[in-house]
Amino acid sequence: MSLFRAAFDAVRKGLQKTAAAIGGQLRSLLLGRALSEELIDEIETRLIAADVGVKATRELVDGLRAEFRSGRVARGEDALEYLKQSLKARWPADSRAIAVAAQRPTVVLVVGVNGVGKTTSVAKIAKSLKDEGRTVLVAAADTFRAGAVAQLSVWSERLGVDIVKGKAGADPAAVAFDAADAVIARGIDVLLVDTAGRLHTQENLMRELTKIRNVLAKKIPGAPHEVLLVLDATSGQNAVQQARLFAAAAGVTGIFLAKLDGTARGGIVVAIREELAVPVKLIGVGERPEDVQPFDPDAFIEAMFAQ
Ligand SMILES: Nc1nc2c(ncn2[C@@H]2O[C@H](COP(=O)(O)OP(=O)(O)OP(=O)(O)O)[C@@H](O)[C@H]2O)c(=O)[nH]1
Ligand SMILES: [Mg+2]
Repeated sequence: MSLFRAAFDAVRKGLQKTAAAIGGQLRSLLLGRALSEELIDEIETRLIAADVGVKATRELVDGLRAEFRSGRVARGEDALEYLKQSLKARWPADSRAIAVAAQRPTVVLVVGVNGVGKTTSVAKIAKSLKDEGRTVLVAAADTFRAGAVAQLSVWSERLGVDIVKGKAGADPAAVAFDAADAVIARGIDVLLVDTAGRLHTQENLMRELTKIRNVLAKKIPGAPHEVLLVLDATSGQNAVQQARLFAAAAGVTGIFLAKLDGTARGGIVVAIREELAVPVKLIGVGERPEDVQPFDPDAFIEAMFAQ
């Protein structure tokens, strides 16, 4: 499993529910039928229901309607193919890989609201990097929730990666400070900082995040090199709204879209693409540490339409 190349089977498996809701529905609607204005209206309804978002849906459907009226797309099969290709074309070939600093160490700060999957995602990234031969240290900077430090400690033991933790209630910026010292002293490649869940409206907690960032920046040039916002795909359009507010407040550079395996709302990735400037970089497709994939638009859309 690599953070830089998607494994199609894993993406497909993780997107089964979404595929049933989008690909499956559209196939049963379109296959073997002649395209019509009514069918195009129906496609629009289905795409919106599948969390693709109003704006992207309208663009897709307008494009399809133009193709239909000009006679270039006449069969249901062709409409399906048109939708797939237009969806894929929405992501230009920009880099979605997580940042790896030219000089060691790279610092990745993981943020987001409560329960979205931050700690699990830290474990997943740690495992992938370790499997690729990099050394990793995780910092348990969630000193707020009882059990959070223990949760990350279990992962660090299981995965065999170093950990720096503070006592419950300790200043998370102090944990980040100690962790930065440790990666420098030990010559570790990547520092992953897990943080407590917070809402963008909780000013004191957002200030705490700024303090963590500042501490990291002082210790390590360019840090944090990546600020990953973890979103819970099962929350659909709410996740988009959350991301819009959070991204501005926390200097987010990428999105880790977690829990895709548990939802039919994978179309949300299209809405995120339309509505946010921040790219989805990684996707979570299960609860195990190996259940992470880089976001690859072609693989994702193929999986969304897979049978
Ligand atoms: N199915 C599925 N479950 C996931 C995924 N990622 C995380 N989870 C589950 O979501 C739950 C919450 O995960 P955590 O990693 O503890 O979430 P968190 O954001 O760190 O939570 P707080 O620290 O309390 O804010 C756990 O039960 C995870 O196993 C995923 O990709 N798929
Ligand atoms: Mg956590």
